[in-house]
Amino acid sequence: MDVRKGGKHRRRFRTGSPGGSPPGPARPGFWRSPLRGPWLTAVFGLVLLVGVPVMFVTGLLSYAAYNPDLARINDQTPDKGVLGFYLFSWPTSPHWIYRVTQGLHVTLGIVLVPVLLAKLWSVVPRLFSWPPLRSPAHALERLSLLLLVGGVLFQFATGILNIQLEYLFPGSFYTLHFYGAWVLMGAFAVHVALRLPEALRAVRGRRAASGPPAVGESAAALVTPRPAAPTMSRRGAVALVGAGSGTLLAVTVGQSIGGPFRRTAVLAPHGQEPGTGPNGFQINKTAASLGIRPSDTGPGWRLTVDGGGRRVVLTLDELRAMRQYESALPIACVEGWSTPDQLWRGVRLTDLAALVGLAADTPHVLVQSVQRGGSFAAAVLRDNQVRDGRTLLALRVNGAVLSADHGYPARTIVPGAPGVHNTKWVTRLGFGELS
Ligand code: HEM
Ligand SMILES: Nc1nc2c(c(=O)[nH]1)N[C@H]1C(S)=C(S)[C@@H](COP(=O)(O)O)O[C@H]1N2
Ligand SMILES: [Mo]
Repeated sequence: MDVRKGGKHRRRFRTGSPGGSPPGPARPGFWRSPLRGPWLTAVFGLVLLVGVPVMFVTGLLSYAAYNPDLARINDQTPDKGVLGFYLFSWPTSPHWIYRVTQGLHVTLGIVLVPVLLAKLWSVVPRLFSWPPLRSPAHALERLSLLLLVGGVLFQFATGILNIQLEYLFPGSFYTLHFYGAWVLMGAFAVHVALRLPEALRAVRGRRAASGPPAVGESAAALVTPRPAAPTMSRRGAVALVGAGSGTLLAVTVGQSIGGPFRRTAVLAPHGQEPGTGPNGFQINKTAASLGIRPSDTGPGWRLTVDGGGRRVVLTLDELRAMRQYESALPIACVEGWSTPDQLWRGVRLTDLAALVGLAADTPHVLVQSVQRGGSFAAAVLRDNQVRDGRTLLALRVNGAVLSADHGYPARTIVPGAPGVHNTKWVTRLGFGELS
């Protein structure tokens, strides 16, 4: 191990342990599993080499899907500065795009947990390498490891707490998770640049029939000098981790497929039974939980349409008398669950814009709910979303009037958009408005 090489520095890094030998877990031979070694670490590392960038890209897509560059109320992470360079107009096709990108982000995030823990377990002796700081270069490498390990634990902890609806952390989830992602990816890039050649040699060397695997000094240091008797093989350990991931996949993915498969998602926080009948699909927040009173959505309810300096106010009967369209679209929540396509029926936003004289080139629209306060009471839809013929102010779903919890009397439904932009209990549309 490093002890002898570091010997001349030992006096400088005083530890207080008797005789100057490294303390507890930093002692050579403290970690005794014979499974640890370059091959095991490389196998888990290569899985994360693919998985972590997929998490990063799908996470950034999740952010882009809000159209945060359009309006301040769409932006859960203000002051992103240059870190918003990749933002683009979120498309409306394919209509299931957000189901896939966000379902992948959350499902993969859960499935990678055993791999991540196994990877950390496999390198834990290195976290105690002794002496802790040998040179400025070594100090820099240790700092990148701190950001890497801390960053990945932070991303997984905040993400998983978020989808379990446990907002324990201080501050906004979005801001923490967004900046955490950039810090992590910086450290990840440094780590991959330093370690990839070694990891590839370790897996190849193992496959080669003859000759010892050519591994670097730090990878060789993973091997314990004092091996305990093995309780399983290395391949057994990989299989165990794979089985753990497979089990998590089996009990999670149902929430992204939805419909009857929802029942298999035993870890899903919203429960497995969304009810029956036309409105029997997942509800995010009920009307009661948000303080929507029956009087807000009763006979006194009106839809106000503003735009181009004009205002039109409609009753529910007047909306029902307009031309109705159907579109089959899912609800795909940012927290990873989705429903299969539901058949919505209602009025096109372009037809409502035409009522105030905005027939051609319909602009973006501010959609407001009767809901007082709360983060999802309003959203701004971009012009490409407004102009898509499948975007509706829906009055019905699957042949029935919307239930109170699904947004009675009217909600927007937008192809490809995150669930949070499908505003429920809509009462006002402001064409050309941003706030
Ligand atoms: C390598 C680890 C991860 C990276 C790099 C990452 C990255 C990101 C990024 C950049 C965003 C967009 C943040 C924003 O909208 O401001 C995001 C969103 C999200 N992430 Fe992650 N993430 C990771 C792990 C996880 C895990 C393990 C989970 C849960 C299983 C998770 C759940 C979420 C959720 C629910 C959102 C949606 C937030 C929203 O837009 O409303 N993430 N992620
Ligand atoms: N007014 C209002 N609309 C809202 C929300 C809300 O909290 N208030 N939640 C949003 C979120 S996060 C999602 S995922 C969808 C869920 O729609 P559903 O409950 O009909 O499935 O509604 C969206 N519309
Ligand atoms: Mo959502």
